[in-house]
Amino acid sequence: MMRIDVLSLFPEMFKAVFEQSILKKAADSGSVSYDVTNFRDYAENKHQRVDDYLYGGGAGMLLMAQPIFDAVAALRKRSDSKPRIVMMTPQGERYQQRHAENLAKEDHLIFLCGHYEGFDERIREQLVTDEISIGDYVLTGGELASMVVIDSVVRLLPGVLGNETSAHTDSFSNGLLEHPQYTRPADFRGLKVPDALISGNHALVDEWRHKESLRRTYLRRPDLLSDRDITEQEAKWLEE
Ligand code: 6GU
Repeated sequence: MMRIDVLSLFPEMFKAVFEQSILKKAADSGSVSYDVTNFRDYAENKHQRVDDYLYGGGAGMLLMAQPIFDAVAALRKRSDSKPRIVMMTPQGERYQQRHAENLAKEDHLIFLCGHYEGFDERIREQLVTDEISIGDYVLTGGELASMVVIDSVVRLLPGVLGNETSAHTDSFSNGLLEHPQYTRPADFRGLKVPDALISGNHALVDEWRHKESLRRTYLRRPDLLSDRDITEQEAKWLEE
């Protein structure tokens, strides 16, 4: 069972994701447990402030160390294993499928989500094991970003996806984009399903899918092909 803790000032946002569909099923079946903590509850000052002005001046506020240090300490006490502590910020390492595969091996993850404001650097220095950005654009907070990461990790946990193979055959697990797919009917208003797919010949189907995956990747995401060896057969397909 993987344990996922989230520290956020907006815990309600997580209901949208943890209480629906696959992520809910994963918790119901015991593959994962989620716990969202409002770190404002750990603020020691009497107005429960969690942020303060920048030393040296400048616009904006920063999340201060004390509430987050104490909230993390409380979560550690409740855990038998050494957690990865993941800070969500636009300055982090750009998130990729390989990071999801790596996080999915852990027993305990703690996500730190700031909203609008940055973090005091001592949080980063003393607590954080991983700092993640989900892409080159700016969100109002780390909450949505952490949900993206959590979704991508939980779907990889053993037993979470009904079809065990689907996590391994989808885009990125083989380094290529997914090939086009079709369902019934074979002829929709004159729009036909490719012959290879209705041939009943498994080898022909596999070859068609591989070829179309490669083609689509070449046209849409050539960057994905630059760190992958192209076989002689694949090179021929790309010339067709
Ligand atoms: Cl992790 N946080 C915020 N606030 N914006 C982002 C992000 C994270 N990743 C991309 N943009």
